[in-house]
Amino acid sequence: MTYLPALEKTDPEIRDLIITEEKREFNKMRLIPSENYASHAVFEATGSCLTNKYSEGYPKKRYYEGQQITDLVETLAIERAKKIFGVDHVNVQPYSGSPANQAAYRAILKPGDTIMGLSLPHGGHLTHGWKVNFSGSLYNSVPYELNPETEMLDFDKIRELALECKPQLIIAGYTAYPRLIDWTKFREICDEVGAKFHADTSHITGLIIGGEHPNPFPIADTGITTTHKTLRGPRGAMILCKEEYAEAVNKAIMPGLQGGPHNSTTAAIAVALKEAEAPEFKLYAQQVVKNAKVLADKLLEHGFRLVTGGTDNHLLLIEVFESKGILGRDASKALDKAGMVCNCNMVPFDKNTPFNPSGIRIGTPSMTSRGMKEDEMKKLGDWMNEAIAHADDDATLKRIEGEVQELCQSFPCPGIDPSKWNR
Ligand code: DSN
Repeated sequence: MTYLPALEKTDPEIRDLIITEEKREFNKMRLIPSENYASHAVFEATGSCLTNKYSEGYPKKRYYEGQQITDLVETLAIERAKKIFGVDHVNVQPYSGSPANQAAYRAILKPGDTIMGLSLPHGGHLTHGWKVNFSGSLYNSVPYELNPETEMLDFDKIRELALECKPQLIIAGYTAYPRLIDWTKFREICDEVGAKFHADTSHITGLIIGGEHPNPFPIADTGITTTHKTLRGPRGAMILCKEEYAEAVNKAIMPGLQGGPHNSTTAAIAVALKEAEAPEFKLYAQQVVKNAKVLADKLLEHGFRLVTGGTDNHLLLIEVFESKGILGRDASKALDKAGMVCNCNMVPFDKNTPFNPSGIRIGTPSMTSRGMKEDEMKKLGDWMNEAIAHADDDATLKRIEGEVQELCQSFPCPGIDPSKWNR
């Protein structure tokens, strides 16, 4: 039978683009730490008739009729998340991470309140108080920074800043921080200065569920996670919080910020949570971290400078400007040509610009989902080194691309079946 038969009939152009993207995802090593491969089961839920239904409100309190099934779907997703994280309340309706943070802040802050999040160039997120984002204009943002020597969280400095600016909220959880986060230290500082504590675990949720990173719940007051990163679910998000903020969180999402939830996404979140409860997922999370450490060692051997000197989690932040004499963007472009897809990234105290920074960011979640282990990470480190050393040499990059593609043929991608492409 033809692959994607309805699309072949209705919109062959989009069908071709989807198949071409499947080939790109299959034939390259995907190293962007926030990306992953969702399973066929997640895709089936995402592509289901649940997308047809409007269901403003919450289970048993909806505005439209016909919620017999959507109530059950949403309740399943909520209950699975509550159990996994050991948290009082979960809202599974946010469309993605940024609206989830927006709603969580709206639930517990007033405009003009002071917030402290990690500065974006140090590994924070736009929605953690960066000046051009709503979070930096609606609230009085006083960002904290990493220690210039260790490039790690500096709890003495964070405490000093908090005592000085008396924030209503402190935010922890990052997009480019390769080390474990000590949530209890944040809780202590929040308690000392009378701030609420918000944890954004988007990058590390899969590691938390798999037991490879401490869980900030229930010690955090509120928190969010996207569902498509190490969790391997659909593109979406959840807000998690203590019971006392449950009503405010629900109201902040609907009617505060959103209309009808995307029920197909909710179903796929439930599926991803079920997959993450299986024993294999623990092994997956362990291997993600093992792979990152082996890759880190290989890159150190090749003379790369790793921010903080290494990694405890799924990601590596690599300073290439001083250690290899190449800007991050030129390095990421050369790697892409050679079949290894990453992103350029600021490093702490970067002297270069956000669009042309000094570093690249690499993660192991996607490659580990394909079953790659230590041996493949060592090969990857060698290829990265060679590609960056020959960034202007298209023939070398092409040769490496071929070698990467050959390796990828032996490691299946969840959710992608190459045998269907020629049907
Ligand atoms: N875009 C995500 C990342 O790559 O880390 C954060 O939202």
